[in-house]
Amino acid sequence: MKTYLVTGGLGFIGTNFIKYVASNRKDIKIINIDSVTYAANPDNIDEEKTINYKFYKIDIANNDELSEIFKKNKIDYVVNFAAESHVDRSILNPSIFIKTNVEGTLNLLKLSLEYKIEKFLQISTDEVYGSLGKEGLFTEKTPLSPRSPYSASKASADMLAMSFFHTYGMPVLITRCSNNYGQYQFPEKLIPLTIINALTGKDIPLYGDGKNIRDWVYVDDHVKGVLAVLEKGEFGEVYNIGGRSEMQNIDIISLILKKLNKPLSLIKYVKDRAGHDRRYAIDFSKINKELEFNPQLNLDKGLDLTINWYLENRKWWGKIISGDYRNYYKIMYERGK
Ligand code: NAD
Ligand code: TDX
Repeated sequence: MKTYLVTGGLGFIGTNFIKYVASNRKDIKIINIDSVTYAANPDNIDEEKTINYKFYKIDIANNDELSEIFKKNKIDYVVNFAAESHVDRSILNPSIFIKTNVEGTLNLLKLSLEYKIEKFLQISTDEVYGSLGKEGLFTEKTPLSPRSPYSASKASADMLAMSFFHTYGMPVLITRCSNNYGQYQFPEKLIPLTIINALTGKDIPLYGDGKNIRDWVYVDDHVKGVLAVLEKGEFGEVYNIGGRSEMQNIDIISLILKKLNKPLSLIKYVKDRAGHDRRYAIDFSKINKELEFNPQLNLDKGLDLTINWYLENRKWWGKIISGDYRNYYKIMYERGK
């Protein structure tokens, strides 16, 4: 039985990863460490009911706390999801992004080296490649060109991880996925924000001309890609993961409103995000050919599942939008109103 140290497992993708592994890989033990920031939800995973699972509240940027976990447990694989993950927050306050995404990753790398872990998987993002024009796709060979404090911190973490492979021969793997959506996503991100605002009769803020393009992937497909890399990937390699679903923001918001039977008049054009990346589009032919990964859900089906989840889990997001999130929302969207 292998033990995975999963970081950030109370956030959106980490939660989905742990639930998938717990149901589909009975021979894996998971230790989840998460510092429980605003983006975490301790109710996501029921420790009592989840087999081979243990949770500890640990900040990866705190090396002393983190080293205790390595000291007390025999860890085989590390999967690093923990991060500050929202571009808009990185524009408001970049420092915490460096602390968690860069220093936290470095702490994990150093301890993983010391304790000779078998595999280290850094969960990265397509945003490290920067912004595309109308043509072309990001491949693993596209030079890194991050343009926000968030993506700069993620690119730094990628480079540190790869430096541990080259310098110390550490068994490092990196995945770079496009925009995820699905169950348990925090309401600050475009798709849950659109669904929740539509359900609560609030305007949907659309940045700039609304024609920025994102390449959407259903979170379960990302999770399957991560497992494929963890189980079959080659050390020192980067694997792009995508969902083959490019769409302009205006179109995806309109599609969600149509599915919810809500009026397009809810859409409000607002000031553009500073340094707003124009287009992301991912070429994932490497993982497709080498590791036989293929996304299972198209955007239409994935959105139906996501919308249903938010309709059936009003308590989950109701608690969030009535808490601290209100202050963030005011600063982001209601300043000057
Ligand atoms: P999220 O913000 O929903 O969750 C992040 C989790 O990390 C939270 O539970 C938070 O409490 C935890 N965390 C933050 N700082 C920590 C610290 N110092 N120590 C321990 N835990 C800490 O993010 P997400 O959307 O689930 O993203 C997970 C990972 O996937 C991130 O590394 C992100 O860069 C990457 N990613 C996300 C997307 C996407 O579309 N959401 C796409 C590609 C890659
Ligand atoms: O209110 C909004 N209005 C709007 O027009 C918000 C929150 C977003 N947008 C636009 C900005 C982007 O073009 O929608 C698009 C998607 O925005 P986000 O959901 O904030 O995602 P993005 O900035 O593309 O980054 C996401 O994908 C890559 C994740 O948040 C990252 O963690 C991941 O690495």
